[in-house]
Amino acid sequence: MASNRTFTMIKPDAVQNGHIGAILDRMNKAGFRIVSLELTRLSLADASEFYAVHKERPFFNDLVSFMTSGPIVAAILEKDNAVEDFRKLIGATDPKKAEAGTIRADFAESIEANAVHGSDSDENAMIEGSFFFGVRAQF
Ligand code: 3AN
Repeated sequence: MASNRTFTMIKPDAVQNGHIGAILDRMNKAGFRIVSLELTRLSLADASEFYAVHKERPFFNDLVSFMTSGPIVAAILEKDNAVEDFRKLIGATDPKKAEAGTIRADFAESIEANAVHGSDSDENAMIEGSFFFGVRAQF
């Protein structure tokens, strides 16, 4: 996957609250092209592997349990400067600190149930996109 791509998930809170369409629309209107898209559900093993970097953090078990609590939407998005621009579009991890007009400011419930994930580097975008889509990430 080239560095003009990022990986996102619409998390269980936003799916449950009926925000899939509105959130994908925000992404499109901000200039991101959807390259791969899937409505799916994470197993405990999937979520533990995806968030392995956080396994020593006090919130790890709650995070895994939240991320497996319902369906999610996984997507690979394409745009120039995708990783950085997408982090700006979603806003801070804690929605109380997220700038007005960002996806998390408008759709997130809490620091844990924060509506969307966005990769934090080109390297992680590639790892995370491949984790979900494998060779299907390559078109
Ligand atoms: P981001 O998703 O903004 O990159 P990370 O990678 O630091 O944030 O955290 C991954 C996920 O872990 C967050 N999206 C959030 O759901 C959860 N998380 C992060 N910090 C906390 C916290 N202090 N308490 C509860 N959950 C947290």
